[in-house]
Amino acid sequence: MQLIGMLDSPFVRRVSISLQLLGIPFEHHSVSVFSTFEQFRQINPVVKAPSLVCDDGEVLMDSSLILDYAEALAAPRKSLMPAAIGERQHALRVIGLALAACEKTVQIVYERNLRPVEKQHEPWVVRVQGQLFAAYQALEQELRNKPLEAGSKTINQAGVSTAVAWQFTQMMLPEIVIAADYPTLQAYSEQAEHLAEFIAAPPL
Ligand SMILES: N[C@@H](CCC(=O)N[C@@H](CS)C(=O)NCC(=O)O)C(=O)O
Repeated sequence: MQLIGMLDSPFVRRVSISLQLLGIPFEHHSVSVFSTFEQFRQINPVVKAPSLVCDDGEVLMDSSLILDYAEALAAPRKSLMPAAIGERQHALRVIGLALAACEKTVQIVYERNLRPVEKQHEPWVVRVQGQLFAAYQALEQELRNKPLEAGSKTINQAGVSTAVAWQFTQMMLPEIVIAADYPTLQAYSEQAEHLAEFIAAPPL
């Protein structure tokens, strides 16, 4: 199977790291939704990263749906999702916050980079920044209340998504989301980024 998309996308990166942790072999093709739009369109006309070309040629998109498929492939051998309902509920809460943080970061980056300065809409940016802060404040609190595991045998999808989201926002918007204000997230990210699976999916 082939994973299509650049690793500077947190959605592509969470899939790459998760496939490795699940022990699912894949080829990675760094095709950009911007600089190589045409090439991407040949693979998936919708041009969404990540896209996953399955072994029979069918193309999946959306990181969470791709991970749902990956989980099914890896079962019952491995899983990054807790089986117990209470832990699963909590993992889904944390993953939701991490994905919202990624989405809000992307929205600010697109507003800055894709719109001409005179067309940028400040009230929209302020709204999105407020949502971004809310997501990271809640994530920081969740990690303080219930620390996430960061070992290659113990990390789960909540941990992967949280660490990937934090690294992405720190790479794109360090002047907006100040690392020192989120010490638990910063420390967790530093631990996770040392894992072989994270190192093998460099975001740059
Ligand atoms: N919810 C999607 C979000 C994916 C997403 O927005 N990817 C961006 C790259 S970071 C993309 O495809 N952008 C091009 C576009 O939306 O036109 C997921 O989890 O995969």
